[in-house]
Amino acid sequence: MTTTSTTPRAPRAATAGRRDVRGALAAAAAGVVSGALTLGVADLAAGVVAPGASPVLAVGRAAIDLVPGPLKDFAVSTFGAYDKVVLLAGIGAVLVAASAVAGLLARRRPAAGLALVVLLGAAAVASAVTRPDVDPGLAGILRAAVPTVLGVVAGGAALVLLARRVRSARAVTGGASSGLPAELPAELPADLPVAEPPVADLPRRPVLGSLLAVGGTAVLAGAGGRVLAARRAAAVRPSDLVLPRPADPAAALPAAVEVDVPGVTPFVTANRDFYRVDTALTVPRVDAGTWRLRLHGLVEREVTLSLDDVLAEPLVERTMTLTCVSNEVGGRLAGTSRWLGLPLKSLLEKAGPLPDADMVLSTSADGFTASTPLAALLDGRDALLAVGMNGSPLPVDHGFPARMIVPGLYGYVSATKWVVDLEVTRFDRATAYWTRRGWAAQAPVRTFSRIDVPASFAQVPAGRTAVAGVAWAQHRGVDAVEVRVDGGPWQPATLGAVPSLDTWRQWVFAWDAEPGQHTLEVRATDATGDPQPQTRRPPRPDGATGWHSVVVRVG
Ligand SMILES: Nc1nc2c(c(=O)[nH]1)N[C@H]1C(S)=C(S)[C@@H](COP(=O)(O)O)O[C@H]1N2
Ligand SMILES: [Mo]
Repeated sequence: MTTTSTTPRAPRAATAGRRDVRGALAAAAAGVVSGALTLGVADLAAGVVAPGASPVLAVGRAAIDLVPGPLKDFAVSTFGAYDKVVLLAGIGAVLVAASAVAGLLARRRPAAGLALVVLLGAAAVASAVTRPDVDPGLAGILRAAVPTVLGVVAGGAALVLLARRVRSARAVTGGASSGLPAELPAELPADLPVAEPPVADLPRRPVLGSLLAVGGTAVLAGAGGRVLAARRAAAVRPSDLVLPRPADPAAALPAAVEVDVPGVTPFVTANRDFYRVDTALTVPRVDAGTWRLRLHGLVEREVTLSLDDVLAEPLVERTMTLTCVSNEVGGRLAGTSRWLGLPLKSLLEKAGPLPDADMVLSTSADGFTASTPLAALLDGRDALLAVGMNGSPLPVDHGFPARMIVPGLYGYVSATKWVVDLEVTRFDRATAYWTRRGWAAQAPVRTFSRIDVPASFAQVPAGRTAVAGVAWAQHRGVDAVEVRVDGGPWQPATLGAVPSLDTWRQWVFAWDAEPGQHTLEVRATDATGDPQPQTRRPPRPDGATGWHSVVVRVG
């Protein structure tokens, strides 16, 4: 008690420092569990009033629509089908960090922590109320906003209360150890183990308990929201639907569509293997029972059809290849399916397009739009309002209950999934989703060819080897595929059979492989006589060009 010089300063400072770190951790944890409560309560409320209003999904959807096109292209090409998982993980990381910051702020100034929570909540509300699928009018806006507002009220209250707990716990600890615990002699031997002053443990328990209680409530609320949202999910689902037989079935596929080379892309793509590209963070679950398709705009009369109306019409079935404009040279964003549907021509004729119309703007249940030239829908090609895919109802991922398929056009200008609205209009009056983001308003499919086997960098035995792949130029048709080795002369490949001009085509080339490293290149020529251009161009704005090549080692 006489001098301070004998007091072991360093260990005491370490104790104080540790206490401070522990306090900060508790404050950050308070922020994180309060943030979780905000989301949990919002999801619970969204489960009751409007599943789409869940704040994380609303922010995610807004992010998808707001991120600049090139970044989105990067995300699709880097993460592929996982781009949305990566986006959600990113939003989650930002939310955890922001909540922790709110907790740290609230430790010293509750109002500051609360302000951050309210600010984040306001951003989520803004995202939720501006989604294109929000019903117009005050009721729709309220339904979109209320879940997040309730979440913020709950989470904000939890933050303030927990911050008070954390502060009072510190005060208790701090009071006792501003010196050292009373029972201990003030003059300590320098080597006393001071790791854990026992009294500091006491106030941790109520804080920890409160944190766990709030976190547990958050999890329960979130789970409750999930259950409620699932309950509200579509009444009539794909498995409930029985498709009628086509009035006009697809021609049986000749056996020769397959060139029979192991590793070559199958001619028909199984539904579960069909590529998926869309802007939907969670796929729209449309109730086929209440689904309606509205045809309007520059028409003689508006028409609205239910799914039963569509299924009562004479349906046609066609095998057709769908491709994505984002497909790179050598890419795999393409698939071939047997589509069952109502010809869009007969649908449009019910409404009677007016002579000055030149485009149909199709809109999906989640607000995506595509602009399709009216001519492509009326010129007699097999443009369909599709309801079936390879003999089954459309899978939810691929547009249940109905989507468009227009042979010869990239998906983003023609293949609207979960389609609910067709507006007959003009290209100079309306602009579709991707066109607003820098892609072409009109986009016929470019001629493409790909080497499937041998794979790039494969080791190939010397001797006769099959080089094989697929080529496409939908609605024009592929007339020739050629292969060259190490920049030598182009040599013709043998083409598989096709049922129409609207599918891809397998090809095979018998190569006498000699030992060493070789580069194989492929190019296709469409039926108009245009060879596939060599110039490498990126997908934006209207489809990639360039020859696909692979390098292999022989021997
Ligand atoms: N509703 C909706 N439909 C959409 C899209 C979308 O983002 N939303 N993407 C289009 C694009 S870019 C392509 S390539 C095709 C892909 O269809 P798939 O996912 O069935 O392969 O769907 C088209 N239809
Ligand atoms: Mo696409």
